[in-house]
Amino acid sequence: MVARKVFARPVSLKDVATHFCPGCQHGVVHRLVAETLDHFNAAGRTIGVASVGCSVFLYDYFDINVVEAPHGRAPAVATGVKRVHKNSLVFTYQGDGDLAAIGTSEIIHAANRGEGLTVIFVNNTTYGMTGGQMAPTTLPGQRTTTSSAGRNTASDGHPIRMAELLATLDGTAYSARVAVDSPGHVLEAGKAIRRAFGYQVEGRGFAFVEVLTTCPTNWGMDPVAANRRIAAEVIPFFPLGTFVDRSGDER
Ligand SMILES: Cc1ncc(C[n+]2csc(CCOP(=O)(O)OP(=O)(O)O)c2C)c(N)n1
Ligand code: SF4
Repeated sequence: MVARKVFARPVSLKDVATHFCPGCQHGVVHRLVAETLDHFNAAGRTIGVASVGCSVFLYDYFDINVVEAPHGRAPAVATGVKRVHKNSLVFTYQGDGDLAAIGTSEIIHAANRGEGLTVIFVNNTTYGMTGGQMAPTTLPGQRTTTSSAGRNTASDGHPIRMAELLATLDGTAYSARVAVDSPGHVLEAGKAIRRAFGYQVEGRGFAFVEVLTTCPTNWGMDPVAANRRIAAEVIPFFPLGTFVDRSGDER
């Protein structure tokens, strides 16, 4: 019998170890993005735009060109990159601190303008890299280093559902929320990410995928407990689904 290789590292990922904590799901999302770039055979013509947070080292892990645009400015920088390099695939990869706090303005206006970008939004309900502060996505009652008694919506406001918010804008062609806490959800997440990049390949406009992920380190949980929290607490507040899809066809 001839052996057949059925699983390999995507060519869009470098053969290096990542710095992510045990149980962190940034690595899973990286892999799904890389598999998508492989699918489109696009590593050589892709320009990623990294942000701040634990995903800042994107340029060390992906075998593609990467621009670093800290502090929420990734959609603005990506706009310029895409307008100049029209035939490139351009994506941003942003955490919830980056995209939904300091970068709220940039993401809303890039979506509203209908820029031909793909945005991967990694929502782990906290500021991971800087020590677990409260983010706009922190759940009501969630304890963080800056909400030690739990998020109080009366004084701290309510978590922002970015996928739904962006879906209200006419410029957004595709907006979905996925998770990677189970094999089934990983498959669905991969499909959504491929669809979002497919929109860009076909020139259909702005596409956004929010991925619910763990931060075991700052949640104070082991990886298994953190993964279970996604289904038990995070998905009930941030429902999975597609909130807008203006493709006009069934796929
Ligand atoms: C102006 C400014 N404010 C804050 C920071 C610190 N900072 C770096 S990363 C980060 C939070 C990143 O959190 P998130 O975007 O949720 O990504 P994660 O690390 O959770 O993946 C912050 C606040 C900074 N570097 N500069
Ligand atoms: S701090 Fe959180 S988001 Fe950052 S690498 Fe560790 S688990 Fe992942």
